[in-house]
Amino acid sequence: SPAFGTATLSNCEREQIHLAGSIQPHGALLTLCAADGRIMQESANAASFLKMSAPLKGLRLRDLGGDLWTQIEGLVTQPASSIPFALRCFAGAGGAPLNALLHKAPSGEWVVELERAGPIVDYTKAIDRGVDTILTSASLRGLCDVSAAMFRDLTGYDRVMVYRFDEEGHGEVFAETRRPELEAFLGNRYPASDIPQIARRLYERNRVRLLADVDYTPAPLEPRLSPATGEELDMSLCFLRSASPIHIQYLKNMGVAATLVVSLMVAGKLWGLISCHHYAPRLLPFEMRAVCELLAEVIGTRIAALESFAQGQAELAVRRLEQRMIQSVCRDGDWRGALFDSAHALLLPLNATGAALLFEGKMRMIGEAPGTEQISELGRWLAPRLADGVFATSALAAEAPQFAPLAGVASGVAATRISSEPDEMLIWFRKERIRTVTWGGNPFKPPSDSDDPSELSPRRSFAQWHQVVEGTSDAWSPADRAAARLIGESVTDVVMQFRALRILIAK
Ligand code: BLA
Repeated sequence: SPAFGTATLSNCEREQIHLAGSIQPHGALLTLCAADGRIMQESANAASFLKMSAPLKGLRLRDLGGDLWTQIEGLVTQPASSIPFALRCFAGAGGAPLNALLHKAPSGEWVVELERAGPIVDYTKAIDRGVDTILTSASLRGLCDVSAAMFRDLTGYDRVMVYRFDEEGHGEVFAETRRPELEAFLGNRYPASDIPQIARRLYERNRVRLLADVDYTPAPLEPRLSPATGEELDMSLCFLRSASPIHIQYLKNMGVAATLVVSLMVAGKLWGLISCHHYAPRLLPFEMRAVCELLAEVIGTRIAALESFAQGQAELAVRRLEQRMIQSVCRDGDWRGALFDSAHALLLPLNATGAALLFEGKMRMIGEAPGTEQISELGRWLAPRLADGVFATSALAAEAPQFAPLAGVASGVAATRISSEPDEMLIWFRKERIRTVTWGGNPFKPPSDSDDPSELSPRRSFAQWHQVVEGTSDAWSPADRAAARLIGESVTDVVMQFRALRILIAK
């Protein structure tokens, strides 16, 4: 894997970003030997940050003066459970209050990160109001809109986006607030490759990342390797960690000077990011970052609740559909009316754009669907694939090139059997997800295919997203598949009763 800072666009997926070996210089980092509490490594700016003479190596924290050591002594000598730990303290000769963040690296040494403390602010009201706003949001859309606004109010960044990942890790700017003169990114989509897997795993653990100034000069760790282990310091949990140069180039190309990015976790998974951009350097103190982390946690919880509510609604809709099919059978001797008298009933539970029913050699369609010939051919192709109930793909043409011409209406299909006859089925369609976006001229360079990070830009990303997703639909979620299965089972039951009834009547 490429070492930190050596990745190119073709191998950046594996860049070892947690082994950055350097920090952003708005703070200072020290590592302490777990056995004797002496300083083993220091960021090159640490002595000047503390207005002391270099090197600090070999000193103990108490030698730095102030109350830093007395405050953390207990933690270092008797490891407590409240790690990572943050405190407000004095240290060094500067005389200004500092925030110290302490955590234990996987290799055993203690890591102390220092930053200048802000004024003491009471965030209780902001938190109360924020939590209230989040918990009273009734839809995902509404929640994400108010969350973006809330983060912009709180943090003062020029642009705040709620960036949402789909099933395959591609991203969409799902909500946005920005200074009015800035170009809108709302609705733009970017390929999964813009945020490597390694970074995503890291963001699940370290939920808030601040990049104070893209033009910073990194302060290297000295010595770079730990004298205790001979290893690079794992900086996964360091808030001062240098960001990947590729990502920094990306931001520079879009004219962004500083970012704050907070993970949105839903059910233990990285659901999305709240991404804040500023067009001048910007720094937020620890307490404010902690408030952002807390609110993001609450937002994640609310998203989970709204998603499970939406799934419950879909299940309810299927149950209603089942009832209406039974009523239809009793009323008109046919159950199909219930499926087709409104697009709502059949399409909504799966968020499909069209659907078709193949039953007793006949076909009925609703919404946007291919022609009858094409559906027949599709039905023959699907039949052997429905053995375990449901089949779904968001890239039909990739699996069966003969269906490429259907991409406009059926880039994605989901299907389920509805009887013991293999050729009797319900098929749902989703159209291609490409949307057209008009980009402004500057500061976005036109897309190119070169391997040079200076070419990176959201516009190139978008072009790439286009290539990646051409001929595909939005992915079918587990909830979509569950709904298809449920509808398939309901219809199967109804069809069985219907056939039994017909036999009865025929007698
Ligand atoms: C990280 N890339 C990121 C992050 C975002 C993006 C949001 C997370 C940054 C963080 O949490 O601090 C992508 N940012 C975007 C996009 C927009 C945006 C799409 O504002 C659109 C508006 N990046 C690439 C390519 C590579 C790459 C092609 O575009 C590699 C080949 C790498 N992106 C990359 C790396 C990181 C990253 C290595 C990790 C940065 C770090 O945490 O050190």
